[in-house]
Amino acid sequence: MTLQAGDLTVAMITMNEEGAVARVIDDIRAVAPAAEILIVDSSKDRTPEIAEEKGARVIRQFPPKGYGPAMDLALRSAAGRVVITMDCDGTYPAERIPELAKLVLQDGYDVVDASRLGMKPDAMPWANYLGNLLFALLASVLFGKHITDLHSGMRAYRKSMIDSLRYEPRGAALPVELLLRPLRDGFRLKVVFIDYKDRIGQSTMRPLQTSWWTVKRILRVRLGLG
Ligand SMILES: Nc1nc2c(ncn2[C@@H]2O[C@H](COP(=O)(O)OP(=O)(O)OP(=O)(O)O)[C@@H](O)[C@H]2O)c(=O)[nH]1
Ligand SMILES: [Mg+2]
Repeated sequence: MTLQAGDLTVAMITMNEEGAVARVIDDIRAVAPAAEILIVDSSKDRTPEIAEEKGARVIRQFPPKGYGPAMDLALRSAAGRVVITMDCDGTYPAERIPELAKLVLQDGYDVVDASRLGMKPDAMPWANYLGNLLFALLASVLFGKHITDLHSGMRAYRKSMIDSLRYEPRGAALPVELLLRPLRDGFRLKVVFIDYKDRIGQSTMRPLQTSWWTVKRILRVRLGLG
C-alpha cells in the first residue's frame, strides 16, 4: 500500500529538541514522503526554525502548557485520515510508520498501540519499566484486555475517532486516556511491539506526577467519571 496525500499526519510535540528534530523529520520523510508532518512547538531553542526548514507544519504554543495541551492541539489540528504520534527525540522507530498506518487504513483498526514493552528495553530505566508493568497489569485487569504499554508515545489513531473522543488534556499521562477510552467505548485496538532507543537530549518526564495521573486516568475512565 502506498500512502497518498491526505492519508496520514505524523504529529509530534516538541520542547527544546533541536538536537533531534532534523533527523526525526528525515527519518519520517524517508518512509512516508506524502505524509503531513505536524509539530506543536513550545521551544526556546531553534527547534521550530529547523522543523520549518525541513518542511514540517509548525504550530507554536508558547509559553509551554505541558504535554497534554500540546498533544491535544496536535491531534485536533492534524489533517490526515490517520494520525500517528511519536516523541521527537529519536526513541521511536519511524520505519514502522507505514505498517501502523496500514493497520488503520486497510485493516480497520481504530487505534494501534506501538508497545515498547515486549521485553525490558535497554533504553528504559528499571524503575520506569517496573512502574509501566504494574500500571499495565492494573489496566489489563480492569479493562479485560492484555495491555502492555499505557504510556507509549507512538500510536496510530483514526482521525474520525479522535474527533469524537472526549478526554481531559490537562495533567500528565494523557496517552493513558487516549488508549483506555477507545477500548472502553468499543473501538478496535491493535498492539504491535517496537524497539525503543536511547533518547537524544534531556527527558522532561516527571515520574511521580506521571504515576499519580496514570492511576487517576485509569480509574476515571473505568468508573465513567468525566
Ligand atoms: N510542545 C510541547 N512539547 C512538549 C512539552 N513537554 C514535553 N514535550 C515533548 O513531548 C515529547 C515527550 O516528552 P515527555 O513526555 O516529557 O517525555 P520525555 O522527555 O521524552 O521522556 P521519556 O520519553 O520518558 O524519556 C518530547 O518530544 C518533548 O519534547 C510541552 O510542554 N510542550
Ligand atoms: Mg521520549
